[in-house]
Amino acid sequence: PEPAASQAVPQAGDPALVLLRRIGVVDPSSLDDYRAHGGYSALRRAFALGPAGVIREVLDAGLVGRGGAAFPTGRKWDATARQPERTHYLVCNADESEPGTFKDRVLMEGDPYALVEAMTIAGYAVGAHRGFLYLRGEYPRALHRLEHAIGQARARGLLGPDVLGQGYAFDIEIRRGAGAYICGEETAIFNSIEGRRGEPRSKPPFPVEKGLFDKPTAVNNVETLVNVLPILEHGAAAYAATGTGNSTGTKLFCVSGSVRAPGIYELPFGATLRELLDLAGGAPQGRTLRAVLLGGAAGGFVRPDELDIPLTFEGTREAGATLGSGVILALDETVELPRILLRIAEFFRDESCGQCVPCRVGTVRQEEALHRITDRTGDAAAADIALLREVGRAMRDASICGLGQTAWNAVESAIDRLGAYK
Ligand code: L3W
Ligand code: SF4
Repeated sequence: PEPAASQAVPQAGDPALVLLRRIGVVDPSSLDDYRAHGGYSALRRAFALGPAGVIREVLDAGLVGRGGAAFPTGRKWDATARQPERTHYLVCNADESEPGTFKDRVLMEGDPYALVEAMTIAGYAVGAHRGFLYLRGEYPRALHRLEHAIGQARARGLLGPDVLGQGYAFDIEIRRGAGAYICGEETAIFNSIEGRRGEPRSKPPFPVEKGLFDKPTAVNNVETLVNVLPILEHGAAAYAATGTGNSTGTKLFCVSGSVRAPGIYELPFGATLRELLDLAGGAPQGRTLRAVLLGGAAGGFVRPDELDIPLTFEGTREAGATLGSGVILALDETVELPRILLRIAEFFRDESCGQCVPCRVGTVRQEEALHRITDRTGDAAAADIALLREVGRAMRDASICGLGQTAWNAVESAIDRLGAYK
């Protein structure tokens, strides 16, 4: 029997969908059904274009990373492909662990062949013959379906020594995480795959130069890779016609909290937060929206009077928040903000790998101060808020990786934008 079902996809079957178009429509266990729904036409086009042509299309499409940092995918692939070493690797970051994020799970469970095809295209573009799919350990259903899909693709010549008879060798190996959030950081993934402790490495050198086993490596999030299929199927110009100038295409949003219909929604970049919340049914009967957390534990809060912000990387940044990996957590008046902030602080303290002092010590001090503030008022609270700012700045400036650098974001945003602890 298959493990538990994934979260709801309320728009399933809507013809306007791009990334979710096959979810709930295609049989995820059937390669033939995947092909009947357009599967493997992108790989054929990739072989017709050649590796440089594929990279050109991805650059022209304006695709940027969907894991949170929005780095241009074409630049990453181009830099990897240009490295003179013989061995290059592709790594798919499927360690989806940002609190409130469950979009990659839906893609992997509902359309696993899409990821297999997209990884094959990415591998071809960057000159890799081995791809590693680093999968969150708590996703047994995705594991089951991806293992099946990889096996079928191999049996039908879509993976292996001669993909589609084109003389290109490529295969995919799945590696499972073991519950550590930090193993979603790209260089911690490399260490984990290599059998070392899951600790981030200092960057630079970036993975494009020195990545897995110290070889040039392209590492991309699941949703990023799946975007390559519509780019190749319809061309860069058609893809870039959706969204805004700096955020092209569509985005998967993980809507949770105080909405009538939580789940994964796909919208073109540039849609407003209000439109997305309306699509999710708005606040339940009798409840009033008080704030929305964008970008997850490392993100920031938006107030109810700011719901017209465009959901783009640049638009959310201007509003003092971040799109991150697409987390939209709606909070109503029944939610105690200090408890949410404490939970976030606890999460970072738990998940810090402990390698560098600002984060190892800072996340502990942050949690302690938040505990104290919750019980205090007046000058005593003000002193701890000043301490939080000092610790937060040290974490942001001096931590090795994104975990420590962003561990103070949500608390800072709640204090400055929502007036927390006043
Ligand atoms: C070549 C350069 N490559 C940067 C590459 C770099 C990486 C990408 C982004 O993620 C985000 C954060 C949160 N030459 C390069 C270069 N690169 N300069 O571009 O790099 P970076 O360092 O900006 O970010 P990052 O550390 O990869 C941090 C988000 O991740 N986050 C959590 C995400 C969770 C999920 C999930 O659960 N699915 O995605 C937490 O902080 O938004 O912006 O590939 O190598 N000159
Ligand atoms: Fe580890 Fe935190 Fe330092 Fe990242 S910032 S390397 S998680 S201690």
